[in-house]
Amino acid sequence: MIKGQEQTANREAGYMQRCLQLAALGAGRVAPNPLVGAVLVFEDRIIGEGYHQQYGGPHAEVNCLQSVKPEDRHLVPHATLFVSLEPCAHFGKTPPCADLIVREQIKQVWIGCRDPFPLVDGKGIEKLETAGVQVHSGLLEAACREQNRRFFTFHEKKRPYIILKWACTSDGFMAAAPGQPRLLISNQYSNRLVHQWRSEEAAILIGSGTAMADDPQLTNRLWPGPSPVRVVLDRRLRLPHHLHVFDGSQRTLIFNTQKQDAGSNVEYHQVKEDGFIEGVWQSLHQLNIQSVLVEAGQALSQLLIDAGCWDEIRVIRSAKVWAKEGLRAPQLKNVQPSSVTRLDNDSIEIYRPA
Ligand code: AOF
Ligand code: ZN
Repeated sequence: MIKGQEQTANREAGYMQRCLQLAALGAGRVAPNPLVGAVLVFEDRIIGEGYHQQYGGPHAEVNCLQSVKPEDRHLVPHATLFVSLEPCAHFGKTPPCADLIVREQIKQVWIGCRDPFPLVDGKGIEKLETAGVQVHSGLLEAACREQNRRFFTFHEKKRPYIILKWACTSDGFMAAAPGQPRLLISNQYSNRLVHQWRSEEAAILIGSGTAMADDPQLTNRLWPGPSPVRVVLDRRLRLPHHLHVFDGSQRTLIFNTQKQDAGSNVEYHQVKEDGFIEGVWQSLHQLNIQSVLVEAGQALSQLLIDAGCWDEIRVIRSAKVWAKEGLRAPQLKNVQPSSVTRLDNDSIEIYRPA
């Protein structure tokens, strides 16, 4: 690339970076919609900015155009629009953004990434190009996809984004041996972080073993924000109903092979024995659950790891040493953490697939 071109490319990347910053402001309020930011630029000056602020509310492009000051309005047809996701082409809760762009006579649009949502999926770009708009796609694509990784995984893989989480001692134990007092591993800061994680995902999932052994509530109590939908895998419906997950305090889905009954806050979802886990992911996709935090025991977590069925793993590694009988944490092979941060005497390791 020659020098002048390089400077232009950096400038354009800068505007897309700004779109990403704006989009992030919608976190926690737009799901299951994606985070989207938009910037309108005339001769290297930002004349409008906007983002998708609220589920069901106006899209980023609409808010961006609305923010243009009256004295800059006449510049709109000569300005360049940057948007972190392909403008939509469908009538959803709002009319198509691609039509708005055409109506405003904007002639250049830079897009971060294509929208995998079946009603859009390239149709927004097509609409723009058919109307003579010059479209450049894929600017900072990796960063744009990363910001909406749950949304992309959900639509492209037709399953939720799967995050495995566990805590272990420095000598690799995640629980005391059965019958012994409960082993408390993570510190109070990590416990709060875990509740934040719970508030950020659509659902939280455990197997019947964890439900029996720990009787967890699986709610978010230590962080502002909602609690996730509870998902329990109980193939043979063996779990007793005095457990917290049956208390009706939160929508709870019991996946099993025997009965279907979605009449109350505790819903039963029947899935075939053959390919049970795949069936669970399929059902969660149909139920529009975009992400799942798996706080399961060793067996289920290891099964998902061995099947390569995860998008992110978060390990809280304590400095504590157990040095007694216990249940070993799942084994990760051939992956290095992509980040490690410390919270007092706990290390938070984040892993992503190679
Ligand atoms: C855009 N700009 O800011 C967003 C888009 O039900 P609706 O009308 O809100 O449409 C939701 C879909 O629109 C969502 O699944 C995604 O495909 C797209 N989101 N599109 O042009 C935006 N948030
Ligand atoms: Zn739109």
